[in-house]
Amino acid sequence: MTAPLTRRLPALGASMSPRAEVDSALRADVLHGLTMVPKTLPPKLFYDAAGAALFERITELPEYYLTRAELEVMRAHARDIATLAGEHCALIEYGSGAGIKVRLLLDAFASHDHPVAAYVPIDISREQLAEVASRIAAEYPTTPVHSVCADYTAPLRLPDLPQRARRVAFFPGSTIGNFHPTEAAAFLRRVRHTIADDGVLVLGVDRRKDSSILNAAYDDAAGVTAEFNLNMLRRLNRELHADFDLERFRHLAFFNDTASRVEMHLVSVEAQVVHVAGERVAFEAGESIWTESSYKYDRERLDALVTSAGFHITHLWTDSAERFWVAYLDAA
Ligand code: AVI
Repeated sequence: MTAPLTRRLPALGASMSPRAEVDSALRADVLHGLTMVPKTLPPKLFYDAAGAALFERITELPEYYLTRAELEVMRAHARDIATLAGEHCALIEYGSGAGIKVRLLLDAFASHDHPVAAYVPIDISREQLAEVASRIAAEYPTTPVHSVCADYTAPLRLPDLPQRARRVAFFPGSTIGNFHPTEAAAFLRRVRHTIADDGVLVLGVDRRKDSSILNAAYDDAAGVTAEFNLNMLRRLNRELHADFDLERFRHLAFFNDTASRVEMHLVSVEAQVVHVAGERVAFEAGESIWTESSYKYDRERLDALVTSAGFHITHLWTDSAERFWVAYLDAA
């Protein structure tokens, strides 16, 4: 009989090389998730280089309205945000991504003759962070850029910011939806602590809507989201010497109305055994690996979330089709 997976994992030690530490952490995360009931894999595993490129393609799909809707709101209200936030602000972006939305804000502050006193992009991907930071520094030469390479889901320390600058946190993309509501509240409480009493949070949130729109957004006709989901297995084959046969798993995405979330799964099409990092993982036919949740908010749920984290909605803007919100939150 196979020994419990957790007992066989090597402990992380100070003597290990950084590369070995990354692999051990990945191995531990993956094997932990695959021994749970139901089996799970953490959504952060989507974003290797191929996954990040597939996500960029998702944002351009006709069915995936989120990015276009948020951009529409940001284009319409970036100047309002700059006016409300006022002069001498430090703009802190959680998950700096491609940096398109933040440019709208930086331009809006500059057009009011009060460019931000500092821009602080936070991202776990060192390469992406370095690229965004150098591009923004070149395009906005008077704006000091202080990048922070960190996992923003864990507590983090910010660099010293200009004195008395008002902290404006920016968390776009409805990434808040990828947290379980309890974790989302804990994360927002940390943001609240970071920005202090006079701080502001600009938050992108996908709205709860008809399930047919949501199901299509996460299961597009061209199959790009399916490829994005399956790419996680390809990554495990490469990085953990796994032997997932991608033909024997299928993408499944559906809106769970009771929990108000879109769930993404990888379903085993038949009974099979897969090897991952030297361990056997057995699947029954139809058994799934739960890879992502994307929570959708109505006003009541959003109010409950932000209030529990010590925020207050002062402005709530939506797009013309009323699919997405950008919320301007004061620290209550
Ligand atoms: C990054 N995140 C907000 C996306 C979402 O909509 O939950 C990830 C995604 N998953 C499938 N399509 C897009």
